[in-house]
Amino acid sequence: VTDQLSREQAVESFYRDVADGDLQPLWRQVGLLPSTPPISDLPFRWRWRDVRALAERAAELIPIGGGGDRRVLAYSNPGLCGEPYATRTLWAAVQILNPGEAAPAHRHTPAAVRFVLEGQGVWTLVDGDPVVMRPGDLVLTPSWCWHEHHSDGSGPMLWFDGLDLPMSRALDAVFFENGETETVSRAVDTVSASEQLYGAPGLVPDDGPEQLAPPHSPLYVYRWPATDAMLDRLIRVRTGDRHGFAHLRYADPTTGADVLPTLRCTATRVAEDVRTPSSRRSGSSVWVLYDGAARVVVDGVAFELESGDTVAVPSWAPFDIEARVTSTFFSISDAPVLEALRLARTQTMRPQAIVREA
Ligand code: GTQ
Ligand code: FE2
Repeated sequence: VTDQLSREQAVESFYRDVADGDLQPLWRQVGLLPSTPPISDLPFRWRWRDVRALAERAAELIPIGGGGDRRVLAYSNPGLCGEPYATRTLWAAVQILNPGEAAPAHRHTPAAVRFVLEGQGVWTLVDGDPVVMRPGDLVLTPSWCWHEHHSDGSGPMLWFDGLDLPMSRALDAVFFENGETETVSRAVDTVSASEQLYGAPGLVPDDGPEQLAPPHSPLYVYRWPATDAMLDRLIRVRTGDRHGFAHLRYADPTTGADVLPTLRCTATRVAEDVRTPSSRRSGSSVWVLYDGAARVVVDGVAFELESGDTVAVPSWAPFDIEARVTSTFFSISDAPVLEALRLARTQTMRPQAIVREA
């Protein structure tokens, strides 16, 4: 009995000393290596109707210089304890700029993409190259590139922002700097240098073998008319008629790689009444319904979407789309990171059952 007691005491004092030594025994950790990822971000939808109204109130009430120099409402996933993140790895937001306003120059290590939802008259300066933004365009501001947004328009412009900010934050790799803001309009330069040099399919400047390519696409903008036409051709050529669905990936024209080392951008079109296969992948994504009406199911939760609605898809959550009318989505994901680290997994499954209507 005394042997037993002294042993228990020895074990107890051992655990105290381990804790005092700032150590933790692996054998007391529960859930450290779960069989599938323990997800806390939720399948979630933000309605454009509500978001748009709040963005417009911000545009009336809050000046651009009112903090952060960007008028941005971040999609905050309710599963992430109040953090301003749409998913574990992705920042997603809506930004609004009034006519005559400028969001001043700055740069940061987190990389950003913009997908234009409404309005006209905005030009974004990316490392000095003026990119005019129109609805449906994808605009890149890669890591550490200077950027500023200016509006010469006659009404507000609203666009979707996607950033790798939560990833950069988790890696303690966020750096930021303010810059010199342009004072003359560059909206007259309607074709950016990046488009002039990299905008022709299959043709890129031959800069010689010694040229070290940047780790991002040198083309800063992907225009909607090209995306729209390509989606239609993809459906027609691949399925032989107009009743299918198509996924396209925005690519660096010099390498075919993703547009940014940390973010994949895709566009998806689903024809009326077509349902895509259910699939899931490790890593998260955010989906914006650009145009149409569709039901998406995320981990058994069904969301009926209208144009502009945005949905968070957590890691390993089964996902599919059923179009009510022909629908086009823009999406961002962290796929390039998972693939580079050899952590990517995908699985196509039977059509998932609907557990709940959101
Ligand atoms: O437009 O520069 O949504 O710096 C978040 C951070 C947008 C921007 C965001 C930013 C920006
Ligand atoms: Fe920025």
